Amino acid sequence: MDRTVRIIGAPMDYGANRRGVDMGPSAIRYAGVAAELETTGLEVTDAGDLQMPRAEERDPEANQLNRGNAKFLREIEDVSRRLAREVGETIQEGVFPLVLGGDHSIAIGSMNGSARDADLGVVWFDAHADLNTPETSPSGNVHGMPLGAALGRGIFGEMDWAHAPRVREESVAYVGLRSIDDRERELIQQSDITSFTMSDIDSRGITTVVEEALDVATSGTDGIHVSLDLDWLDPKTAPGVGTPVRGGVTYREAHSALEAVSSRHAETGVLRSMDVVEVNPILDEANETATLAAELSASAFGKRIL
Ligand code: HAR
Ligand code: MN
Ligand code: MN
Ligand code: MN
Repeated sequence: MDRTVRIIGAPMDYGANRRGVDMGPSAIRYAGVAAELETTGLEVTDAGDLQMPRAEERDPEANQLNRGNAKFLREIEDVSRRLAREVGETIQEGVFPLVLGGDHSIAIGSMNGSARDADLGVVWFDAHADLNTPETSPSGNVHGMPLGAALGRGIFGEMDWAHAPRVREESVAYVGLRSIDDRERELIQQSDITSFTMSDIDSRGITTVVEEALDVATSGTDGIHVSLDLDWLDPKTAPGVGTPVRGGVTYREAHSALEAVSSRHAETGVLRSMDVVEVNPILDEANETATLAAELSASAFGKRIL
């Protein structure tokens, strides 16, 4: 598990509000993610991209649930099922899956695969809470729902392939929230999820906050999933994202956060899976955000910037 990483591309944009994130895996590869990871002494393999039809060829409203709103549900279910299988098999082989998105709905598949044989803790680096369900979503975009799905509140219930994923609220920690829908705020308050907002980072510092988030996710679990949404960073640093929100973390805060993940993994081997999502090359400046995604992936695996 420690020394080999398998890159899995998930060029999915069914869950996003605009096109372009389907090019994320290519852009992150082009930015040199494999070479970055290899500098840490890891062996890196690449499983290529999951195949999926283009959104234009599909009807977003086909196969709606008889409740709420979730666009492209059938397509997302199909990709999630295949991705979950690939992530689960990769872990079983003793290899570490690094899933490149794609929009954040890919985390439905990666968390389900990772939580198949294990109680899974989750650290969610994001401006957004992604805790909506088809009932609470203001947009119908499934990239705002993956944590809702993992916690069994959302669309997983409709997916007969998805066993109840072994993710509990008390093992989930947000880091860097700053854009939460009203209904999500209520859900968070009623839940046992731990939430560190940007204000918490302002007042307590990134290192303390990430250590506490790791404590939450590792306590009573068999391992953790790290989900890195590039809109977690400030848009000045990471402009190539579909839903930028001002006031995000800096380049240095982002690196120290992922370095803390790698240190914890070096001590206790807790990391099971990771996804890197929402890079939109159409909106990017000279592949800057994809480059950041590649560098931050390497930081999570032990690369140190001074
Ligand atoms: N909360 C909003 C919604 O559900 C915005 C969703 C999120 N956008 C993301 N996810 N990039 O992190 O529509
Ligand atoms: Mn997200
Ligand atoms: Mn986000
Ligand atoms: Mn509970």
